[in-house]
Amino acid sequence: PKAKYRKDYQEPEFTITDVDLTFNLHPTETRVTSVLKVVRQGDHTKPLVLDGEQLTLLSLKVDGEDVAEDSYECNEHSLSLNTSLKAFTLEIENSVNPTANEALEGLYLAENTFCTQCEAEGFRRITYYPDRPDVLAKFTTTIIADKAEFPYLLSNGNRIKQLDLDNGKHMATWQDPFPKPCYLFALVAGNFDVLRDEFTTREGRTVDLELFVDKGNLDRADHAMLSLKNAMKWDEERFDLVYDLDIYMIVAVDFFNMGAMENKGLNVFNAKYVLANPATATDQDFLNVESVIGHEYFHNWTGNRVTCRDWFQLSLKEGLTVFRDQEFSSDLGSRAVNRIQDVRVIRSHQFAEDAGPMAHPIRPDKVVQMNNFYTVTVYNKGAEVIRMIHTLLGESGFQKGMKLYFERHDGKAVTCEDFVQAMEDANGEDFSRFRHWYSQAGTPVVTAEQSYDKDAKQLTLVLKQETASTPGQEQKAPFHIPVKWSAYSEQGAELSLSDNNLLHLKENESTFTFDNVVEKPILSLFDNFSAPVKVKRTISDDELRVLLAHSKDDFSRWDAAQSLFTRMIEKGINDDSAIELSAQTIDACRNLLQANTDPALKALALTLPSASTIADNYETIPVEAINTQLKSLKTQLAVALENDFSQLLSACKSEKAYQLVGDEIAKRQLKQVCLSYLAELGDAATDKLTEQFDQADNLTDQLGAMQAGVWANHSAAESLLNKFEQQWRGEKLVMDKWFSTQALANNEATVERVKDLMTHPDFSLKNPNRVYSLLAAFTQNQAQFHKADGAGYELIGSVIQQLNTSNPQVASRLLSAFVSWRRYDENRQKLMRNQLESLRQLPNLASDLFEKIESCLT
Ligand code: BAL
Ligand code: ZN
Repeated sequence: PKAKYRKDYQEPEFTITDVDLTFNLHPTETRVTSVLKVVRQGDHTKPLVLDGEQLTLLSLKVDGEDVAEDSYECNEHSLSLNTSLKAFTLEIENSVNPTANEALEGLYLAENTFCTQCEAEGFRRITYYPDRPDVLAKFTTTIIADKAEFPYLLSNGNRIKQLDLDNGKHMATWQDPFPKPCYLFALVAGNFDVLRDEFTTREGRTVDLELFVDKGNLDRADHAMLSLKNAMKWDEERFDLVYDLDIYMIVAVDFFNMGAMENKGLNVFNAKYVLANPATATDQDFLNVESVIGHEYFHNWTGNRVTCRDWFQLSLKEGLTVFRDQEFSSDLGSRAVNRIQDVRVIRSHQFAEDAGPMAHPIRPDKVVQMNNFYTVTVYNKGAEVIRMIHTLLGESGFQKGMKLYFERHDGKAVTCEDFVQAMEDANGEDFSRFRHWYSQAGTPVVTAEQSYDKDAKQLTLVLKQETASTPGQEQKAPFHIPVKWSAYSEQGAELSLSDNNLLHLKENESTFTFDNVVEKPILSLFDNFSAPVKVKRTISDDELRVLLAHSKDDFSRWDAAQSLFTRMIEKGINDDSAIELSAQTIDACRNLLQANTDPALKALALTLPSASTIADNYETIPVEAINTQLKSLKTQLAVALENDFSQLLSACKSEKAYQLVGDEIAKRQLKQVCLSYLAELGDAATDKLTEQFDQADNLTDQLGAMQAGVWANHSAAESLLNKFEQQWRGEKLVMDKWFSTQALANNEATVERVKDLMTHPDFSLKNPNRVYSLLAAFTQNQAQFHKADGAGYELIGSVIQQLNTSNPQVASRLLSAFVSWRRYDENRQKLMRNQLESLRQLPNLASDLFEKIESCLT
């Protein structure tokens, strides 16, 4: 496999204006006829080269005439046509085998549903085509299939024809008036239950909304529909963006590599981001549905109307659309909770990616397999970069930039640079230094040193930034880092030091002075996580406790708690000693538990940092020590605060039936944190666990009790697992949680348990959701996946080997668990390296795996 470089971009030599597709659906031999209006771009005589993989070419015509054999060439990856015509009609007939398609890219048949996934480069597995996002064409799609088996035939745009044919078949024709790249093409054929609704745009147009779910699942579709209507309304109100077609369809499928896909007018969703009712989905599932439905809807403007010029620009649509879905969730729910959860993703996953061999800028420069770049860097750090632009410009400046962006680029395929330029031009700003966030990988480390001159009443703050080198980028230029701050007295009163609470760190080092400062302030820096950086500073535990109790910024309060916990754990690791909980820490936690604060914030603040977040601070990750110290801190907190947790647990119990509203969700979240601490106390918690499990009228509480028991290795765990299995066997999405719960259990038997579970009737390596819920979850279990005997590595290594040929995209996700092998001790390095070496030897090693293995072994 060969790498492609961003710098080598060239405009297309031919473009396609119109595409007319006909699918004669058949499980093993689907026939695709594609009629393309091709136009040569510029003055050249090069052949037309179309991408195509795993296709059987049946016929080829130019302007109605068969093409002579010596005028074209077809190989495993492309079809080249020699012609001197400037504009012509090309008719291609080919066949594909949807049943054999286990990679779930292109057209596939799973559980009797035909379905497509084309992003990034799946359309080339459907027919020969210039499979690149800067070729935009108008698509017309006709689908023919057996009517009884596949009563619904769906594609992008508006349905313009539907009729019955002979032999029990029927057909439907769809026309999408908006030119689009082929990655936004979709086709679905199957038998569904349909939830119908409508939305009236602010212009008074009625849009039909249709949600397709597997038969029998209509009672799980309402929340997705409500989320869609909320998203449509929100985008009108906050971003001034109105939907543009007369129909919007969402199909939920069981077999899907990603979360969902924003195909124009026909989103295809992984069922886990659509189906939800209180018995089968947790509060978090409901919130995820809202966020993913929002995300895909928002792509209609940021992604579809304005799309990417090339795949290096993926963050143009993904970073921006994640930012938009984060704002949507924050406007509808708790802004603080959403912010903290988004930061947790950055700290526990993105920072690690930025520090590993696959580190890449949010706009990568080099790609072998594009599927490897749907990453937390491109998506989540990309959203942080957009958020910083928002911080720098404010809401109204940001919206001015968005307006100009759409005025300039609607209907076009553009670059991240075009986006930044629009933001600059609309606001008269200079973002030259800010652009480094697009071009440079790596997490900046900001060091803050503050000094206070009592006599001069002057505060000096020195901020320095440093970013370690990343593959291919030795030296880093300084970033433009927005630093939001606030200041407090020792008693916690907010101090006003300046009328501006935003500093701009643009150099490697900058000094900021504040005059007329009458007392030594405690500074809260990077309020709201104003930049995706790591911060090193000298601040005492007492000062952190002041911030925990008094910062007006909820993120900073949470962050202060996390810093206090992290310090204790790190001290325990570095001194190789048991953590000693101080009376002040216990008081601080107790005060927080008793404070008049949102219960969800209490829950988040008292959730200990993840093992991976702690690991990130070590060059060589001390696996056992992190595990021991985390466990010990949790148990000690449980002992010290037993009464507080017990009281809160009772206080958070609701007398009412389950309701999906903010207050109730927050209370359930806090209840869960209390129960998870209490479970550490052993038998004293048995009744609480079983009671909550048995009496739950919703999955959040029921699963919560089981997880608390299993993750504390409580003696009630097995019986809860058994009861859960009895109740939910066959309910795939619910059983996924049963698999994950066990995969994440921190005990010596977990590897063997995971192996056993792979033979469970509800498990299948063919379904990505099952692989993610059991095996990807297991790789997140720091202590057990990285077990010193290598059993965890062997298990996952052998699964990757099996998936290499059937579903490389899923295999590659699992492989991520190995890429940072150099961060572990010698013994583990050797074991992980062995797995990588033997995968490297595989015949037919998928490009997805090849790219990651090469990056981490060389
Ligand atoms: N475009 C791939 C799925 C998503 O990010 O919405
Ligand atoms: Zn997206």
